[in-house]
Amino acid sequence: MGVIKDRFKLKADEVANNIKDVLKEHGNRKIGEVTLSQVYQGMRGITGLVTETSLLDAQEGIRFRGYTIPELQQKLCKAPGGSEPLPEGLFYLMLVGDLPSEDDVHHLTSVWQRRSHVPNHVFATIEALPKSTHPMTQFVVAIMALQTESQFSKKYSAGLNKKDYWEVVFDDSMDLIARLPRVAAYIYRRKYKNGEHIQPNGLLDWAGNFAHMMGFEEEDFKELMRLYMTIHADHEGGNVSAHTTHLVGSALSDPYLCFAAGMNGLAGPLHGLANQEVIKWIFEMREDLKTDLPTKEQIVEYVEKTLKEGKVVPGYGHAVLRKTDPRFTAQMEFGKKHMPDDPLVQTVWNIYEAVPPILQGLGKIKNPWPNVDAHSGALLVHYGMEEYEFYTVLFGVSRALGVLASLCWDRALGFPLERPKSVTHAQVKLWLEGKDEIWGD
Ligand code: AMX
Repeated sequence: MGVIKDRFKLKADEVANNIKDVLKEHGNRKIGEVTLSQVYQGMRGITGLVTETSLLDAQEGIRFRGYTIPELQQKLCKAPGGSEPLPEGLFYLMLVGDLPSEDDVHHLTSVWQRRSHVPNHVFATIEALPKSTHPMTQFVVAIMALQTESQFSKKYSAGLNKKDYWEVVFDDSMDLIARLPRVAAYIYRRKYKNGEHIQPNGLLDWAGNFAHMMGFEEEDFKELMRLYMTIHADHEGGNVSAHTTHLVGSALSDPYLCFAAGMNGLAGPLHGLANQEVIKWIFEMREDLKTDLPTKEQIVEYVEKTLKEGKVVPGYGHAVLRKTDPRFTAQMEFGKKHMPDDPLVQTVWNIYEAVPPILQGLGKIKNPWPNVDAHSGALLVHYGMEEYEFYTVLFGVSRALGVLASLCWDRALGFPLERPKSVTHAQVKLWLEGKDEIWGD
């Protein structure tokens, strides 16, 4: 790991020095204004975070260190005979800022293989939960049980110099990423496959081995996992899972504590749980309409019914994006290549034609287009993974790559405790009446 760690530190030191200079000269420059609506409505559009790993453009979608998803599919190293990027390569890119060589990617694969040991008490902790427990709850509990392994926590208690924080956060992050597929696969096999567990295969890459441990040996499914783990990894810094991991990290909580917190956010239906909600909603629609391939007219009626019941159409809309999510498009391309005749996948495409005009017609929805979650479930069901409650765990394993690479940056740049100001509504009213100068004028 030494080489990658050294490269990361060199890059981070360069950026840290530049930040010092920039703040010395321009620290008082204003970068925007904040309106009252933004304060009350989820802080949309307020720039308040620095995240190095990726950047989201409302029209174009995500870029990881400047590279779009199709560019990553072209430029990142693949598994032998495969055509999807290895997520190890994306992690390197997010962490170091440069495209990795093939050797770098293989190095990461073997480091994560070596560090993937999960202590028995973690499995025992999972076993203590009822099997009916939601997989995301089991996942978070397992991450918390793994926290006994945190080097940061041990070294901090023993007395750690501030300038060395980054190094132990880096080590913890690598260990955690290495261990997550084992933990997630254990939860999957425990809940859905009678607890018949599958040992890791040391010859496989990180995502391929994850597929193997869950019990999916088809090469196409491994390819899907490589794509899935790549495209779900990061979506700049303000989304709930990334922001939570970063915020908790600002208290110097160790990477296990931070990541578990982020995963609790991912488990919300407006964020990562949407992928299970999408497939559940499509299954219910098919059952309701008694057909595996509803017509567009039937879909339109079903969407209208969903909206009339005061529910959201899962998989559509986004807090930042204003176009079709390129992560949706990448999955659609995968579907066209591997399973163009699958009725469930075709239904996802028919929904894509039917839903945007309806949402647009409501007048209040800022983005009527599909997000990443609108497509993922149908691809998984195609290969036999129908247990949709597990889908957010897959999302979580992938998200670890982005949020933990970011956490390494946070510590290497020495970002301080995060502590924005809050106000009461009564105070806002006084301010509006000119009786309180909370913000001045
Ligand atoms: N179906 C129905 N109504 C929707 C909608 C949808 N898909 N998306 C937004 N709306 C509604 C909102 O609920 C809100 O209604 P209100 O004014 O009555 O409260 C109104 O449209 C305006 O919302 P917005 O500004 O366009 O969206 P937002 O930034 O507040 O919320 C999001 C974004 C994703 C939470 C929202 O679009 C949504 O609930 N989508 C469905 C759930 C989903 O797919 N989540 C996954 C997002 C991606 C991810 O994180 N994994």
